[in-house]
Amino acid sequence: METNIQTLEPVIITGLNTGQEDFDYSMVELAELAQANHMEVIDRIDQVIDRPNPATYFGKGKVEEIRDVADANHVPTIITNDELSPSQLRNLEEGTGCRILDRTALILEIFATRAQSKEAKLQVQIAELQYRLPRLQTSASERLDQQTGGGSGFTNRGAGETKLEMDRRTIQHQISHLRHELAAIDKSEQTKRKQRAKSAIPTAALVGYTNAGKSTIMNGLVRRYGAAEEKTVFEKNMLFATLDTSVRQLTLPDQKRFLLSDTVGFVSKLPTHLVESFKSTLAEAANADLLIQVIDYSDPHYKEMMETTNETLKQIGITDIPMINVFNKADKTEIEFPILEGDDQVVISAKQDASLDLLVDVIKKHLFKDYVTTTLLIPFTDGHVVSYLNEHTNILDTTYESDGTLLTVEMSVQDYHRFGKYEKN
Ligand SMILES: Nc1nc2c(ncn2[C@@H]2O[C@H](COP(=O)(O)OP(=O)(O)OP(=O)(O)O)[C@@H](O)[C@H]2O)c(=O)[nH]1
Ligand SMILES: [Mg+2]
Repeated sequence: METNIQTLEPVIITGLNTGQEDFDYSMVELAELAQANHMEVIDRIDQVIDRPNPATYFGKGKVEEIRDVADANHVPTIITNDELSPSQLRNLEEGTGCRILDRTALILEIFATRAQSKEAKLQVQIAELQYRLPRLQTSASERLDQQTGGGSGFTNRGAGETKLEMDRRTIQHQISHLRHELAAIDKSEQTKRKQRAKSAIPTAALVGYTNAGKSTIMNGLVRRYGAAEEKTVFEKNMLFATLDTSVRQLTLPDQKRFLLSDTVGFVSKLPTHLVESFKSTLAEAANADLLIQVIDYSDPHYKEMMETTNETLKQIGITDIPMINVFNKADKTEIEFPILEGDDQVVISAKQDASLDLLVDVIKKHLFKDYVTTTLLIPFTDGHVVSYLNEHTNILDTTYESDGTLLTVEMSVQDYHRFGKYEKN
């Protein structure tokens, strides 16, 4: 008996090759997205063509070919590499007799199954409804007023309204309702962010392509430098393992502290609505002092992935935050690691301690570049200041003089302003 084998839905992936450079790569990725959605790709059909057919996306002959292959293999669902217009979607569905799932809908399905937190769920729901809104079927030319009769005065607005118009209105209501709910959550997140900003602890955000190793790096650093109560995050070899932002505080051996956030991964042609709805999740990155772009160096398409990441960041409006590049998974390549290139690139493996140390060095150089080193003489009567400095700054040297404790200290500009009065010239 094969009862415990999970059945995967068979699908055919299809793509229009209009001469775009990254066509093959995006088709390989489409297959991975399908697998991430518990589907089994049993065939791939491409068409080389100048531009999509406005009515059916593919040319007529190709539509028939797809129908025949789907028929012969009992495939219920066809996946297209691009987002289709509402009429293309409908016509292609009619022409092939299959359910058509375009790239956008596929990504939305994956996000919907992965979303865990209330915030992520709301964001995905909003994006789904926005996708559905222009695609509602015009099936009902029937007038609702025929069914509702002369009816009550309150619903009079519906008189003469088609079912389609009513469906649209319902969805619009749902969207604005969900947006309200999301706004309430955002507000409390904003408050938390403000509190963190006030604490003047610098922040860095891990960004990059899905499956690059962001969460693995986060966990490696949390295990080494996080307080005991700082929990690790979910990491897994699958697309879109992370949909929520997590923030963790790290304290380095020299008492330098910073906040590190792990964010949702990107993929090429990420649906615009989805990017829009995830803006609030990505606010953590937008407010960071440093972006750490994580790249899967073992993937032959890593350059395209970097481009997609940079494009997506631009799309969200994150443009002028300093960024370091982390070429990760070097252990899966022949390339030597850990290696520092210039002052803003490292080649590492997230699973190696020496790599994480090198990464921390680079992060430090960026986050703490305006730290000052000075000598302070703290009178014995101000013992609390010494305890503060012990906990929050990097004390390089301590000697006891007759009039107090003499400390050579490396510290933030804020602390320097606070304790500058003790400076010994
Ligand atoms: N060999 C090797 N595997 C790695 C390395 N870093 C991460 N991985 C693996 O890559 C897979 C994805 O890692 P994650 O950390 O979940 O990736 P992510 O960037 O957080 O992905 P999303 O959350 O989907 O955006 C996991 O199976 C990790 O164990 C590395 O340096 N070397
Ligand atoms: Mg992750």
